[in-house]
Amino acid sequence: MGFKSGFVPIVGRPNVGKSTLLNRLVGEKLAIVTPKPQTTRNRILGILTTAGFQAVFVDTPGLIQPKYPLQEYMAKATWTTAREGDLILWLVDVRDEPKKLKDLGIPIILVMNKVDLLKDKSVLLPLIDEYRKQRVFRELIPISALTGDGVDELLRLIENHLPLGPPLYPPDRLTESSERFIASEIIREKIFLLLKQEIPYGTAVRVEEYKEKEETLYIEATIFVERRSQKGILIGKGGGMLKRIGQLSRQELEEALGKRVFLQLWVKLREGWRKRKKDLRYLGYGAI
Ligand SMILES: Nc1nc2c(ncn2[C@@H]2O[C@H](COP(=O)(O)OP(=O)(O)OP(=O)(O)O)[C@@H](O)[C@H]2O)c(=O)[nH]1
Ligand SMILES: [Mg+2]
Repeated sequence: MGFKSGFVPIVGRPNVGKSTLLNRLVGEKLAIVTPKPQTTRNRILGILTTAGFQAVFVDTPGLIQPKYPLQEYMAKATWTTAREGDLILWLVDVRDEPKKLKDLGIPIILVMNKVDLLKDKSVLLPLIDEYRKQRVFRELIPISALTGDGVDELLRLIENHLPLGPPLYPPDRLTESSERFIASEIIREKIFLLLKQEIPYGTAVRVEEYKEKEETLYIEATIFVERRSQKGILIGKGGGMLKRIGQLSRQELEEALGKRVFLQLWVKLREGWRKRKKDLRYLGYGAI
């Protein structure tokens, strides 16, 4: 049989585990993961190349009804990606009520995630039946992106449904994300993990400097907030919060890159950036 390849978008509601699955499928942390919905804001590629196929997985922002321009960008990123897919992984939380999905004219695998959280596994079969009645899925499979349960089987299904074709990227390529982007995302992840409620949603991170000098990586980044009151919360008492964000980010960057990292963080106000097209472009949420 010939080589297979294709784009495989991972699509679904916020928080169902799309980014966790992307990282699991390629075996590297390429996308940030937090317990908060709407963590992912951009499309993120994760490329898996084996002897028989190359799957270009694309993590996407969770599907929502957009209410302001940043969310419009996120929704556009998801739908544009989904429409360009050769095979879609439609991810749901196995505990959620089944919703009807319209036929997109592209083969879809229904991936029922978080089975590890099911106390009573006997609910699985009737649930699979209910989804199957929709007649839009080529395959249906329960998995746990967190523990890896079912993921090998999912990869077999993916290989079966990929079209024949040559590799789309060099075989050693993992992603299209730049190191700068990954650094800004790691900082954003710490903000999502450390700050409560609405604060993370009003922040964006921009890497201003990224240069290597004598084995040390110098990174300067700005955390933008959209309201004056958020600046103090991000900096924290005696600068404690910003310090914590910096420490955790630096630790992870050093482990991921295997070099010493010097990280300088700034907090700046950019009033209402989530609603302004020009600001969105400046912060990396512009062209798709
Ligand atoms: N127990 C369990 N938790 C999971 C599983 N997959 C993901 N999670 C958790 O669910 C939360 C959301 O995971 P993400 O991967 O960020 O979800 P997402 O779909 O990318 O979310 P958005 O980017 O916000 O749309 C995190 O706390 C994950 O650790 C799973 O299989 N089992
Ligand atoms: Mg995500």
